[in-house]
Amino acid sequence: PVTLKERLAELIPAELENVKQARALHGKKSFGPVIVDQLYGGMRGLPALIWDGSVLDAEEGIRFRGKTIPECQELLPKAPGGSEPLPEGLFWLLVTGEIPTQEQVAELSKDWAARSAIPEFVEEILDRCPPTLHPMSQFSLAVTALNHNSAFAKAYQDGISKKEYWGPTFEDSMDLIAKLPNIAGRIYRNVFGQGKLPAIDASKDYSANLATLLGFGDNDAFVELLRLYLTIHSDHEGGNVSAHTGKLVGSALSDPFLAYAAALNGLAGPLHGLANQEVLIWLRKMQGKIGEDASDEAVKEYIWSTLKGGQVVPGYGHAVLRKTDPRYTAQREFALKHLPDDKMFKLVGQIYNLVPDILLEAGKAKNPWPNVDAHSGVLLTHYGLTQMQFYTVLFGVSRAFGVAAQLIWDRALGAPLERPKSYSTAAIKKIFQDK
Ligand code: CMX
Repeated sequence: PVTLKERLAELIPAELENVKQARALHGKKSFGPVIVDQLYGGMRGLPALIWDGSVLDAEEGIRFRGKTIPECQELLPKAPGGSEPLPEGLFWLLVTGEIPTQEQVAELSKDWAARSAIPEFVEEILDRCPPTLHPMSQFSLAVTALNHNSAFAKAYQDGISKKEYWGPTFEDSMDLIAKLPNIAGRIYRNVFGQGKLPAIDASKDYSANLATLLGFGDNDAFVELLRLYLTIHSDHEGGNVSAHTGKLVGSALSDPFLAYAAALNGLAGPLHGLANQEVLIWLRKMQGKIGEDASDEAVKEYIWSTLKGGQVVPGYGHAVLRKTDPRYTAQREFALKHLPDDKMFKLVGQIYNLVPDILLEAGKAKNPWPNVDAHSGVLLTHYGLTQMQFYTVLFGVSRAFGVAAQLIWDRALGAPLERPKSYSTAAIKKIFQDK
């Protein structure tokens, strides 16, 4: 089969033309006015970036290269005997816009296994981290350090031509994705005392290997969960904090390791990826306070106490989405199939029936519906991965797929340095004083 890099090389000239044509036809057209509130309001709704892997519709949720999550579940290749998509296939789709064959996906699994070893000094950095250092900080440290062997950084020092940037960016992106299981596995075992890290098995897929490194390789349902998890967390268009950070830092021609480490630091925030950890902490606190089989009334009261304490309900709300996140729904369906009687799953369902009305009544959140993070921790907990401080690391492994795919295209299409304009409040007042 044709490799991903060969296919990419075929696609780049046509896409350069495509972009040229789009700019010639539409380059001077306006998206409408920018209003001052958007400068103060976190740039909500401001059309500002090109991101090809996925587009988010406020009502419908994410589509990867035009395909919904259920369509991806149906169309992407699966492991023998498995029913969830292989994230290898999703990466191929994000990069090329095409559904790969089973063989092409198997080649990717093999390629990533072959690239998976991390340098000894990175192992040492991780082994020296105190177990009290948050797993996301350790993750970001290790990914930054991978820059030591960056093909892009080296090629740039050697004077590579702009036209060739995408080649070493592709190599670094593949290395980045391939090395994440060894980093994540090592952090998990160091922090939570789970013994020595086993080796990557070149005959297994990416998710099966990651599960093995975490100590869950024998559990087929967990491996399937990981395949689904890595697929649905990969990409959520370009404006979210992690994706945008990766693109922004990459635009300075920082290599994919530096760009992705920066993205991870954004994912580590509680309003973004860390929310999956926060959800579990919140659920556990709730159970501690009102018991495991609490009534709707008691749960409602707990939710209100969170809001009255000036805190957010983690796992609910979204900057763009205005309906239940299809990533939440995909996880709920997985739970209905594999763990319908799990107590925590039932609590998540009970909360789903109560929180939206309460958030509407509270009257602030523009979207009262659950996002991806409301569900993921419960699934991981069910299979025994109970260390919630680790959850965002898994999100980070997956999000690399989306950021890497865009970094490759940004370098292939010659995306420029990002440099939006900022203003001071004094300048705003002066500009608009007579208007
Ligand atoms: N609980 C309580 N209040 C909420 C809320 C929630 N779940 N969601 C939004 N609000 C509040 C906001 O804090 C804001 O309050 P202030 O006006 O006092 O600042 C108000 O409602 C309006 O916010 P918004 O326009 O609806 O939402 P934003 O675009 O500002 O923020 C998000 C989006 C996700 C940060 C927010 O909904 C939130 O804090 N949710 C909880 C944390 C969470 O689940 N994050 C994960 C998102 C998915 C991901 O990236 O992984």
